[in-house]
Amino acid sequence: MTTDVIPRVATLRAGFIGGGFMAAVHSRAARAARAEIAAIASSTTAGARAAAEALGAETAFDTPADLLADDDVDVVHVCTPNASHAAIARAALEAGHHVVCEKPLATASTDAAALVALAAERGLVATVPFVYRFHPMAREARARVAAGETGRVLSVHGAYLQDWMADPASDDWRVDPESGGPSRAFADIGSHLVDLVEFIVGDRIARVQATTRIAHAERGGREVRTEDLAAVLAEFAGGAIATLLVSQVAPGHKNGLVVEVSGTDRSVRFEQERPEELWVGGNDGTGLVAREPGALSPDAARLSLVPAGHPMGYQDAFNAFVADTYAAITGGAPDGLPTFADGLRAVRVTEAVLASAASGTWQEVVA
Ligand code: SOE
Repeated sequence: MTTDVIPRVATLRAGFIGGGFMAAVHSRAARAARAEIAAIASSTTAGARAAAEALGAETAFDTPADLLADDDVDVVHVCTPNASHAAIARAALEAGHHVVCEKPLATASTDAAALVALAAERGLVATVPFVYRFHPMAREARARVAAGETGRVLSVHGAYLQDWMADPASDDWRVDPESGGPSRAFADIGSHLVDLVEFIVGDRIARVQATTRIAHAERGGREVRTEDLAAVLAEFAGGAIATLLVSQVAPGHKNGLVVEVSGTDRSVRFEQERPEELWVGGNDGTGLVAREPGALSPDAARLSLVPAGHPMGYQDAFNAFVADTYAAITGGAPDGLPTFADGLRAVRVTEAVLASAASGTWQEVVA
């Protein structure tokens, strides 16, 4: 006789489309969530084979279509260049797979909206890795705002600064609008900023006034047509105002995502490069709150896997996102899971930012 000491959980079989940096991050997270790394496909057979070897996938398919035709795959992770996201996500849903699709969900909001509708119609779980939501101290900021600790929110000060495009010699598939889409820096990292700001504040940006810049007119021998940086003034539906700065040409900043929310009573500030703490400011005292699981809100404590003083980081946040996605697939309803609706939301804000920069006027964000 045997005794089961661990409850049986469904083992999901994950497939990955794309073989770059993000596929590696996704597959590590899938493995941590006890999925089988079943299959991978890329733009070439050789690329798929190399990625299968590197990630330890069971099967390398010749094409994404071959992978999508495999009924043994439960969930498909789309980690390809931006312009291909919508078509692959659509095909994956139509084939009956649950989907994790990299941001931007689509390069046009009409496509993103169609994907939201399709996922709902098919009853499939469809998520977008807005993973910064999964840092425990970002959840703590959200919980404190929701509990009224900040008072009525008056202002938000947010930035997402990187420097990997600061050198004019830096080039990437994102520079070409054919593969990157009409927005570059904002779609890539402004989308994360908008998502995190709205997640922590618990309110939506209603209108924006934006200006964008191209830092270097030419990269890789071709004219640059998409923005390296954007400055955005925003108004929330509830009346709060915000300034958001997004740049991939800010020397010295590697992944500087910062959100500060100030209310009538207190401010809270989360910095993703210092994810173990939350700055809380008030007239009655200002200081850093450390990630002490026993002292955190329930959702922040849930995501705190190791005791204080044992730093958690980006891959942990990613792992938590994938674990929650898989929990939703197996019937759970984890709080704060970013779905295709959130992916659509980020595309709509991106479109409003581009429209405002082009027209020089305030633009309403489609609700
Ligand atoms: C590059 O800008 C990048 O890898 C983004 O594409 C990710 O979404 C962000 O999390 C880190 O930076």
